[in-house]
Amino acid sequence: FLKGPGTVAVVGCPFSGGQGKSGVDLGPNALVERGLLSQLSELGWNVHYEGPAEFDDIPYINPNQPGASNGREVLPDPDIGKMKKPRLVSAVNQRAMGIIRDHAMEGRLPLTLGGDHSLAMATVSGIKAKYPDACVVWVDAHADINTPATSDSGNIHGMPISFLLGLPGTDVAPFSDWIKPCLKPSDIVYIGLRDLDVEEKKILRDLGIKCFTMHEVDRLGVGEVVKKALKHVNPKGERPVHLSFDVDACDPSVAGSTGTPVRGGLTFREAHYICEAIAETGCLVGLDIMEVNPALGDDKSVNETVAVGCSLARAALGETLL
Ligand code: 4U7
Ligand code: MN
Ligand code: MN
Ligand code: MN
Repeated sequence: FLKGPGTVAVVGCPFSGGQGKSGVDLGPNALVERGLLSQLSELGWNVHYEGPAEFDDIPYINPNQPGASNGREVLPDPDIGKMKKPRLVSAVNQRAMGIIRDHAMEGRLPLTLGGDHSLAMATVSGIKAKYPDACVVWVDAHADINTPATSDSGNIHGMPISFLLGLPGTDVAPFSDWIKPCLKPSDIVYIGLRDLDVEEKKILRDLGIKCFTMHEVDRLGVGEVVKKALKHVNPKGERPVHLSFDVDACDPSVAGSTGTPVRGGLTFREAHYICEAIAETGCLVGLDIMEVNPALGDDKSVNETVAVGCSLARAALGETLL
């Protein structure tokens, strides 16, 4: 597969409908305006960027988007079970998946800028279409493995993994029209977990999914954690790796401008180390930087969170490689 630096396709996904707070749809532009594209060029990447993905014509209202319904057709999007805005989330992800899959098919490395983490339905599905053997490293305070039945919040950004695994209750329209269960429990490893719902813990246990929580980061150190995590999903170093990084994995003192901050997270260096170690494998084929919300927190917090989003992407794309 890819031996970088080759071409990185930056896919901005200005979308907030997988959760309840407005502003996470501003994440992609904030990262691009901070200079992410030129930073990646300076690393030697050929940077492909066509502007943010266009979701405004999708005929369900994203209530977080001011003026979203101006002058266009609007269809109702009532809850399905507990799921909030299911048709909107599904349609946005279906479109994003096509864009990401096509970039991967052309040999580009898709770097998806969120937007909320429901978008991982699209990123992982798109990467798996090109690389059926890909494994996933999921760096997050949360496991995002609620099913529509187990979720308390109904926010779909807490559910993408359950759809990718095809857990009971996820075979439901409109998602089932396009999402194929493409992950096995042994294809994924988590790093940074510290806020799990009771039902999520049960799912993780029952499926035997490998998790390195903040407890393990404290006990073993991040170096050992990443080594063990990669050994679990990619023992021979022969599998393509997709890294899905939710900035709320970082401590709120490092990346506070995010919708679901949780104390006790990764330090600045721990977060970057994870990305650097994955860059070192030479196996990275897809990257997500998710849940940057420039509308939350004071100016200092917004500035630091956007800067960290950029520097995590650079680290994963080989900034520290000689
Ligand atoms: B994120 C939560 F209940 N588990 O389902 C839920 F704690 O993409 C949080 O990781 C989900 O930010 C967080 O709503 C989703 C909650
Ligand atoms: Mn997440
Ligand atoms: Mn999270
Ligand atoms: Mn979050």
